[in-house]
Amino acid sequence: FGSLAAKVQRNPSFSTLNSDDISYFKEILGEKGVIEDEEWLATANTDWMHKYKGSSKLLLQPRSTEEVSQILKYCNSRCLAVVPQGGNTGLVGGSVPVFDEVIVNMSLMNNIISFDKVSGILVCEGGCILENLITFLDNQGFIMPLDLGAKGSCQIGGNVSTNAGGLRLVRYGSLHGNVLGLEVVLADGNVIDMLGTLRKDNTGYDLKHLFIGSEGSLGIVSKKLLMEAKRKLGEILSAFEFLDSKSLDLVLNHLDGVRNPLPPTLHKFYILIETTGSDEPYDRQKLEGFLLHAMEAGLISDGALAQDINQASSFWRIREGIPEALMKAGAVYKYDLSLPVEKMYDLVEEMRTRLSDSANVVGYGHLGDGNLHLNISTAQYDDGILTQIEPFVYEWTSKHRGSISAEHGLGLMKANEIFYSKPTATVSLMASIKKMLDPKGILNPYKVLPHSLSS
Ligand code: FAD
Ligand code: 2HG
Ligand code: ZN
Repeated sequence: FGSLAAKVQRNPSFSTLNSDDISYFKEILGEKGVIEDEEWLATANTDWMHKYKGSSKLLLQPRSTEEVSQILKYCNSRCLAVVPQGGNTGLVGGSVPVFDEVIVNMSLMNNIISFDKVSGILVCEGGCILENLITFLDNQGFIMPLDLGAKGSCQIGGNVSTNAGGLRLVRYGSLHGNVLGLEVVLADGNVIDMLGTLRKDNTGYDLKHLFIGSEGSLGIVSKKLLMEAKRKLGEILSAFEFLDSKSLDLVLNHLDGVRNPLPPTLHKFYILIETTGSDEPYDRQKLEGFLLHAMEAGLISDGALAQDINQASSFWRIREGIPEALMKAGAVYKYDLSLPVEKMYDLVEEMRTRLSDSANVVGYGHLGDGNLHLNISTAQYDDGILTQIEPFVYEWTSKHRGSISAEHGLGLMKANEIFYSKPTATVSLMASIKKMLDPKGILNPYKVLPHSLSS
């Protein structure tokens, strides 16, 4: 064994295990979750290459986030060092103890919690074996955006903690892009819920990125994580935008030279789809096939296909011109929300009912991302109207586990509203990080973090 222990001194401030510790762990995990068996420990103390070897006397197997939290809370208070362990396939000696650290093994937390075929979002526990996730998704017609040679043993929590690259990165990008949310237990046992079934969420620091690739040094990836699976046939889709008829009217009425490419029948919604592939005739054929299929299935009632780049940009002008048309129409209250797609337009309609004739309420946005741009256009700004809109719009979003900022950020406008989308513990952590990096708070004060925490 090429143990590195010889080169490292054990930190004397760490405690050593005693019988009270073992009794406590048995109390919270039951006998089965507390492993002192020598053979088992020999395996868990040794890495995949048989290069690193520790001498831990205890392996714990939590079955829930709550148990992980209790373990860490206790270890933190007793100053007992811990090594989180997934499939133990890591190649840098990170997953085994160096000395007598307690091994927290995640194998029993291996449940797939949910999979949403519309959004492609998978929620699962940190101990799920990668290959099981790959097979599960394959059976549903989806692709896991991560694959690697160790798939039969490595766990998704380990993959996230190492920010594993693997074989599909060139096509699907890194886990920083594919992991939409995480639940993590911090060293002191606090559970940080950074979950949310949203593709877009710009409410402050994206703390999950701190944990992706943190190699178990900042927290244990626990109960769930969200992974964006890719549709097998979606490879050429590059934009999936929508606008309602009121958005189209605004553009046609306020912008010069914009023409409706469809006959002027009133449709409630319009979708703008763009594909970008590497094989023109194949891509066109695919899009035409899609259009035909969608019309036959009654999903759409009419459609137009841009014949050249000029036509394509005139279609885009309609969608991209909406904010400009709104500016020209008068005052505008803007809300940039991530919401479950099937609920998204209910908010627009409820808002119309609330405001009746006092405002023009329009809905448009990035449907493919679950991102609604709710814009409320009025003749001039009016506090009476604002109180009709807020906090209703934020409460509604929060109730549906949406984000109050999908892509525009919080700025000054929503700094105090962050709690509608982020739990208090997460916001406090953000404030601590801000304090650490900018102790005097001189950078862009009053923005992003709630005023109560940023002074
Ligand atoms: P472990 O080895 O158990 O742990 C790795 C690190 O993550 C440790 O620091 C550990 O403390 C921490 N950790 C584990 N689980 C958690 C958790 N739930 N919460 C917090 N921290 C945790 N890597 C690549 O990037 N690309 C490859 O293509 C690739 N191919 C491989 C092929 C083979 C045959 C092998 C053996 C390894 C390969 N690896 C590759 C390396 C390894 O498989 C990855 O790093 C993998 O992501 C580790 O997952 P694991 O569950 O085995 O984690
Ligand atoms: C867009 O998608 C922009 O057009 C602006 O994000 C949205 O103004 C808006 O609300
Ligand atoms: Zn937008």
